[in-house]
Amino acid sequence: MFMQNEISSVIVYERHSVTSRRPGPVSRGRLSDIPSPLLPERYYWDSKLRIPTADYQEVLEDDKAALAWLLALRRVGIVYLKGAPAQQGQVSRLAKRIGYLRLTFYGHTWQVQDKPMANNVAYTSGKLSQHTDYPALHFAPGVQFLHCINQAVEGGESEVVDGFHAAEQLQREDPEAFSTLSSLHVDFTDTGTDYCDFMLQSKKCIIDVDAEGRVARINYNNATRDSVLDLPLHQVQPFYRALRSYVDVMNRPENVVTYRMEPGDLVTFDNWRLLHGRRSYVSNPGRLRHLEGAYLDWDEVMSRLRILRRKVHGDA
Ligand SMILES: O=C(O)CCC(=O)C(=O)O
Ligand SMILES: [Fe+2]
Repeated sequence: MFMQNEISSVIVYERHSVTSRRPGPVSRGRLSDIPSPLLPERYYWDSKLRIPTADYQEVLEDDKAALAWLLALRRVGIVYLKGAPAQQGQVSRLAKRIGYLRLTFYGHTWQVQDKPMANNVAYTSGKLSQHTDYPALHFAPGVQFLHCINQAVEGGESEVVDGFHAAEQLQREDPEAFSTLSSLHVDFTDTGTDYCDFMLQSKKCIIDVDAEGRVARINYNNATRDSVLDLPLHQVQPFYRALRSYVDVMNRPENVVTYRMEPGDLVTFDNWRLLHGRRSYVSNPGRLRHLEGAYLDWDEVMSRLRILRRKVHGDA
């Protein structure tokens, strides 16, 4: 079928542009070859990635298509869906295909538009530098959906980076910076009113590593990094130096994938792994750029992935 083939062919034929953490039979196989109950291996990628793409309607209607989507989301960290109606409500429909979405202070879903008295930089026409969403929450949303309802006439392109790949590069090239960013806790803050009023504070490492020392989550949004840096004096300069070093790696042109969303396109990505940004755009009040967004968590996504795998392949 068009969609699965397209997803699996990206994964099979794009091996030259992605680097698997543990190359082996799984990384060379088709999606259907992934041994159960192992999690799909993660592929690290760079600017040469061709983003796996699927058909929105097929993902809603066909279990094999939905399974291929979620496997690629887990493995590559980003999947593009095409052919959604260019009207609000599609991110909620897609979230129901999995289970339910994650409510935050920005609402069940949120409208990314150039708004008067914006309570978030995303709600302006300005550039958004590479970030993960919501590090001001100690448990940041795992998955993000963005659906394009209207695109700007000029500007507004999207940019994504594999934050795990960039962190691995940092660890290799500047181990001191990696160790600083994975051990020092910095403050994030977000205050305002949207779904209701909020005043969030969190302390996070920019790079979270798991018990084995592997990169597990990126927490970085300079727009919500607190102006108070609650660190002992001797750690202030090492922290800024380390952050500069990671930001320089993530912004290397060879790490950045750029794409332009058109009405009806919907991008789904791993918000614990990818950094994303937006180029500034020319705001046209008569035809506002408009994206609708929603969050989910990985537990719900992986739950649906397991159920679909059992349905499609008859195993757990
Ligand atoms: O406007 C965009 O393309 C992205 C918006 C964004 O990153 C956000 O709302 O967090
Ligand atoms: Fe964002």
